[in-house]
Amino acid sequence: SRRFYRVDSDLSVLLDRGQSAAQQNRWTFETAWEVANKVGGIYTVIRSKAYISTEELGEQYCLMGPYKESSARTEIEESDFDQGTPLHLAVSRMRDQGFKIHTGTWLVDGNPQLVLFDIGSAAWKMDEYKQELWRATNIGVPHLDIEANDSIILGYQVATFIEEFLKACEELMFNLPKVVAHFHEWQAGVGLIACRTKQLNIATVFTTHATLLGRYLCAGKTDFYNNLDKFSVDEEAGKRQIYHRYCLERASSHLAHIFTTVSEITGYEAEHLLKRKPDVITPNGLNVVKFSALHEFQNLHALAKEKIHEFVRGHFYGHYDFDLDKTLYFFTAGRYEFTNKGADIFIEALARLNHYLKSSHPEITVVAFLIFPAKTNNFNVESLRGSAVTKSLRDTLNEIQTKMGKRLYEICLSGRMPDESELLMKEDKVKIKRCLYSLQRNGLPPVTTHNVNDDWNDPVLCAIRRCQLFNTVHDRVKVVFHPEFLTSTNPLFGLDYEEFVRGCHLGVFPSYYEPWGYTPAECTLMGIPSVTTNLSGFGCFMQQHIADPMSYGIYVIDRRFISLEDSIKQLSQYMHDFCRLNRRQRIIQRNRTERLSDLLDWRSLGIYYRLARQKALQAVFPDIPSLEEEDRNRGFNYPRPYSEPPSPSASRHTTPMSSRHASDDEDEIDEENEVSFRSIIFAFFFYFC
Ligand code: G6P
Ligand code: 1S3
Repeated sequence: SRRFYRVDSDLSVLLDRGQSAAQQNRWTFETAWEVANKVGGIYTVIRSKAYISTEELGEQYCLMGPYKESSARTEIEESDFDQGTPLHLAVSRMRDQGFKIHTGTWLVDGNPQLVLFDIGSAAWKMDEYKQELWRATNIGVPHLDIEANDSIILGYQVATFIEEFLKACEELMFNLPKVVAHFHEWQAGVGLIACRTKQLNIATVFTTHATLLGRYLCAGKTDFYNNLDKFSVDEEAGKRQIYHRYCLERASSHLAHIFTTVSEITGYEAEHLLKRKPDVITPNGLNVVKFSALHEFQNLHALAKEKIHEFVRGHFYGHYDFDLDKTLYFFTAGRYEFTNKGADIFIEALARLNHYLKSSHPEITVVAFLIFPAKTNNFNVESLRGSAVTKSLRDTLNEIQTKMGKRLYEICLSGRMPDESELLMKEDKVKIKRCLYSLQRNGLPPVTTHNVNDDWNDPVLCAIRRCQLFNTVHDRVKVVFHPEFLTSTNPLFGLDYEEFVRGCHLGVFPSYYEPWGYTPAECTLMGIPSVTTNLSGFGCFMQQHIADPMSYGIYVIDRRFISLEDSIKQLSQYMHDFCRLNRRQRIIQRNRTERLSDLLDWRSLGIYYRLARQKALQAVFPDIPSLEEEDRNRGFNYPRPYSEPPSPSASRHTTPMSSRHASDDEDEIDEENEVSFRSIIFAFFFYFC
């Protein structure tokens, strides 16, 4: 398998805000449907990468996409390009042709330049564009597929813009710019097809983040990975009425000078479904912002966990007989694709964990949250009631406490000792009794916070019913299905997704189809351990770079080479192992997990994008210098943590090694911190050498 590159030791050479790009007259245009337009994962890729792209390419870098008014209002700052620049001239020429184009900068780290095309303003050209596409490629797009129609308009607008840009450069600078145009996913792919069929003298890169057919096939009951080489791709696409989209995707990948996928596993999928092997793997990174004090993220965990505790007190009122200090919060989240995202095996494994804990560790409780946006008609009464009655109890007690304090103060000032009857007055007792009465409930705490539409057929609720995870007092695993993404205005939790993740103990993402998987990557940045799989791009990447991912809090489930039953067993076993860690061990593990964030930083991973662009440019402009050979051959690897016993160890090495005197006392983590420091140095040694 491929080795990944080490980060360039002297980033300042690359990150010169476009000086070297300007010297070489090198321009980069990156196009995606999700530029300043949040739909899914590609938005996160482009947005988080913006900083490193502008640091490297400065004003020679420009993002292109559709103009979506609702997001544009909050995400972009409109302004015109400087007069006399080729970008300004190209925009003016397009506007002269009657197209509406919005330019400016994206209000994200790096503030990249934007050219956004108003799709509606070019709709009158759609038939002409379709005809041109048909003439050049024989791909016909049905009139009723609005998404595909919009992609065609965007694609031809982008190609026309680049054509105008080339002409403008010729007019203004009299020398040929070296342009690389990078397109993401089939929806932007039409732009690449149009540039190539117009025979523009530019280099092109196409990146796919998931294949159309892969997503469809996996969502069914197909044994996808064992049959990848056997699918009749045209027939399968035809059956699903996506043949024209599939053709656009396949044509984009074949016409590109350089084709990339976000992971090895998606590369393998593309090789069979799109019939082209990727030239470069471009893993997804994040914009890592480090706290100045290392322990800050641990403090944030404790603060956010307290907010989750408050939700749990409300949700489980009347059945709140478990110790929050011995309660662990697990969660899964993402696009609501029940089997693709592994929610099916998560629920099954939770049922087994429930059984294990009942028989071996009944003092521990796990609350598992499932966060998938589904159709609902608002919060259910029971959940709202839970948060209301606990709030009322808290307010009543606060009021009693304040009054009692004042009373005691006055009595003591008068020089006498208060007697017991003066502590809690009769009316206070009545108030408390009233609260206690309202805290009684007949039914069980609900498994969902909302009224889910068609709940009898909802896949999560069906699985919860089948596994009988009903939140009874005897259950050691409680479940809460929250069918809506979290925002800070959420009346039940009052925290946004990032804060929620920080407050949890373990993210569980046992996906079956996951080209990359940002959810576990985000957990890693926040120092929260997570479960991933060897079918997810993230999981494979971690396995490739870390000697023993488990000891860093990255649990990789095998969903590829063992049966479904064995994968479920493995997941329940990992979760059970995690439950057996004491607080000290969890703190150590979080420190280790957080240490991996450098690996996921665009400052390290941006190099693959650079490599892809460079290779594409070299195909068209042979005088472009190549990346140094040694850069290419050097890999980087994270060793096993210094404090980890060498395998085989006395027990499975899924956990940080427990000290002989391990207790729930945090004072004992000093020793590990010292060891951690040594292991950081060790890691860096490996990293750079
Ligand atoms: C962080 C905080 C500690 C807290 C601990 C709880 O490390 O800095 O003050 O005790 O989290 O960890 P736990 O895994 O039990 O949530
Ligand atoms: C895709 O979004 P998804 O959640 O539909 O692209 C993401 C960005 O590359 C990737 O992280 C994810 O695995 C894909 O599935």
